[in-house]
Amino acid sequence: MRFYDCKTAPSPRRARIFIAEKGIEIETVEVDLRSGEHLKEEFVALNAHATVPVLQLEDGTCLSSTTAIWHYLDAVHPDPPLMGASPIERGRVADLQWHIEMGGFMAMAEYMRNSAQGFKGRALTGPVKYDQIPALAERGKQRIERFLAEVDDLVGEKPFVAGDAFTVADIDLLVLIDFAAWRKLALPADATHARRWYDAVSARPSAAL
Ligand SMILES: N[C@@H](CCC(=O)N[C@@H](CS)C(=O)NCC(=O)O)C(=O)O
Repeated sequence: MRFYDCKTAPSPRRARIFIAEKGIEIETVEVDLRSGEHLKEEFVALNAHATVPVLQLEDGTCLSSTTAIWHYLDAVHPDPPLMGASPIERGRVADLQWHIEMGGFMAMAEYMRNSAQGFKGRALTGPVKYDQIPALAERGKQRIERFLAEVDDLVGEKPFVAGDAFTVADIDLLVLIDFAAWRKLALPADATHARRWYDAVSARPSAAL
């Protein structure tokens, strides 16, 4: 197996934390997004969507989305269960993760890719060039601010987002909060549950990756 990574991008970090929490050793290849390595023929031959992360399996199959990588690795290495331990937990974790991905990551992407200078002409990932739309940046910023304001209720008194166990919902929320902080968007000062949760998950060795 081979893992195509990029240390500076949020999506591969979602896979890296998962791999570390599972205790799996995988050969890793760093892809330099800044120099456009992911748009070169060699990489596009592996992943036509031109994004990282990618997990290349022994038979050559390439999984090109974080959730697909999680599903595959979870099936092969069930312990510890990061996607829910029972059928009902699996459903609940998937629900939470989807909302964090849609409400958090998609909002951040909408904001950032439509405003940052470096994404001019690359407002969407992939081989097709799309122009930035400033109104989408404005809407994305509003969405992410609202999302961050709701994290305190999402976490509540629970140790982890889905309950008593660390899951992919925690991975996504952690990566999202760090990604937002990079654009100076933070959890509200009075979000005490969210801040307690954030300090605990950030202290896990996997979060340093
Ligand atoms: N749905 C994909 C999204 C992957 C993605 O958007 N990756 C970004 C880095 S965070 C990327 O490869 N960007 C390439 C680009 O900006 O052209 C996943 O969940 O892994």
